[in-house]
Amino acid sequence: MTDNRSYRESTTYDRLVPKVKQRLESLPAFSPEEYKAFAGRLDNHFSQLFSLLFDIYGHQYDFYYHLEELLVLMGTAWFTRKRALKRRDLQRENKPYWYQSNQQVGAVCYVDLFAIDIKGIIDHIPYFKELGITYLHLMPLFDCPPEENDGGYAVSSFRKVNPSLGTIQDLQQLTDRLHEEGISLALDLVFNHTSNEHEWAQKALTGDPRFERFYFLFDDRILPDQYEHSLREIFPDEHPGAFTYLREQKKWVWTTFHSYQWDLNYQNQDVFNAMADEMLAIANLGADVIRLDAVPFIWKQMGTSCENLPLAHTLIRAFNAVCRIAAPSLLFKSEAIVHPDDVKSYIDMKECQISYNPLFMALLWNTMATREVNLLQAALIQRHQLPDGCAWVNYVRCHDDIGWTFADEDAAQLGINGFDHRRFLNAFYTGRFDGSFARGLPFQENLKTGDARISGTCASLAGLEFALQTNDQTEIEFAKRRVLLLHGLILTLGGMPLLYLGDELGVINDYSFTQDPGKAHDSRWVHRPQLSDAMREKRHDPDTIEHEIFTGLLKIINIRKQQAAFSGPDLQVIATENNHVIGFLRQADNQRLLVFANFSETSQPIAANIFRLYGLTYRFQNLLTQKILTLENLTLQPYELAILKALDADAIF
Ligand code: OTU
Repeated sequence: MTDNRSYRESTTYDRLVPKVKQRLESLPAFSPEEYKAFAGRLDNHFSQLFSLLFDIYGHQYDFYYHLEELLVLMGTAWFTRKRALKRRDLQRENKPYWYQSNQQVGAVCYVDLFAIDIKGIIDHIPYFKELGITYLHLMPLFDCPPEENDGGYAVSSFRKVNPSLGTIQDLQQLTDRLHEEGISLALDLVFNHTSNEHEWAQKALTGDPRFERFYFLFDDRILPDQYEHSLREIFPDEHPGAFTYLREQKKWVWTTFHSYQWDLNYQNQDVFNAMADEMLAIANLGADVIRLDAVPFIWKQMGTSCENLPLAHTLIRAFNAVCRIAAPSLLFKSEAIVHPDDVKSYIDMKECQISYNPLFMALLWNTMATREVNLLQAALIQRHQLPDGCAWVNYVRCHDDIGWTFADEDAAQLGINGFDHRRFLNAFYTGRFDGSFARGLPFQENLKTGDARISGTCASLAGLEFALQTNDQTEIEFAKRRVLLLHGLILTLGGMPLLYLGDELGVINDYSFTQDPGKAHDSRWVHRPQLSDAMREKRHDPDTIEHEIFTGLLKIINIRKQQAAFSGPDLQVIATENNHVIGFLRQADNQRLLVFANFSETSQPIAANIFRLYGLTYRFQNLLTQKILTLENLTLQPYELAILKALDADAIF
């Protein structure tokens, strides 16, 4: 046992562990050897877990009772964890930063929209392999209400797969197959809320006091009104404020998102334990990464915005400590689409090891609209670095809307008014701005605040839809280049690139959602089209746009995988002094790579003296065109992405 424990911790440890051991011994799956492994890790991480939980729940009379229950459920989960997963735990212990490797390429899809069901996903493993995918995030696939379910983000049971997608056995088979093929699996833990059809919610509805305490239920508007003074509206189209009235029960329930998504009350330690149990069950299905949905909202406190509160972090850290003991290789991916300071606050080896990079994503689209790299460059210089061991998940599009989450203070430094600029971006991406190439839809337009976000597929936002409609060949060419440029940057920036499947084919918006009453009010469905083998087959036909985008993307993926310098997080921005061109340097031991991207529809030169400043005076090979060049006269074509490799023979490192 570690000696630097506080008196409180060590007495708790000494009293609890034998009791927990005794309870675990009665389990059919108990084995002394497995217990030893568990107890060893418990010993190592108890201090962390205890102090975090004590900070949240230590003042409650039943703290020690719940702590004991938690340890028992963690031990139980460990005993039921499959041997193959325990082997994976060991492998990852020896290679903990696997997600930073240039060999990694991530992709995300909905099971049904990509391949109908889980068996279909298994059948498409060769497609993932063809694209070089090594990390697959499957959108929520657990049981959910049949009609409206927020694309699965309203979970009715974490133990049952949505029957239209398959069974738990199918999911297990898929996980095994993916692991055999070197593909890690990411699944969501939708832990801020459950659906109103979840057993916990159903029991709360019938007045079961234990489960009423799982949620925030109020008899009148007194407290909801007080809370709403300082709350932001998240889905204002759906319901104003943050609460929903339950007619039959005559109660108000906290619903940050849709009315059928009930926020869980983590002030109740019972909820922490219940969710820890669900999390470990998902880990034991073989998930390598858990995407923690909507992290900013999980802790509420009167008089605050109830977003990004300190105890939200404490909670996630406590969940992380649970993993270190009972599912050691499991990683957390944070999903916080908020101010960049807040996004970063979740990223830490003891909290979320990886995180979506919404700032980079939003600024990619910002730069496409303005053709100016100023904000993007500033963000890469000031906001890109992460704590050791952590990594960004870089993406161009995902299933959600695009929110303009750059920091107003960063914009102000460049003389940009954040509010006005967001209005411009919304006008641009909804095609309302004169001369815009983009065809997106507004999402959650808030007439009170003037705020809005944007829906649309990568290709439609990049101009392909409009160009096809007008049959403008130059614009079609530009749109393809924009798609590849955006993806080229997420593939070379470092961290884990994440492709939103469909984008590899340049799929455009699908407006059929407007015909479905369960979806019509949520414009995000415009960029969630049904994909098919027929669509994917087109990648083999050289006359198609699908082919050009797919092969163009594959080329960049292969370059990424061949160049060790694309591993790891380090990146140096090259200030190109040309406001249309972003540039950065990636290096590994004896390798230097330069990446440039021209965000304008005209050719852009970069002055030779820039490179002299950085000491980059040798010859380079453009890995996309194979041409050898010096940087004396570098000119980038419209929307060109250039990946330049310093020639070893010339370069003195
Ligand atoms: C997430 O997104 C999911 O990605 C969405 O698909 C869900 O609808 C939602 O949670 C509820 O489960 O507001 O517009 O800062 O911005 O969690 C998307 C985080 C969202 C939130 C984010 C949320």
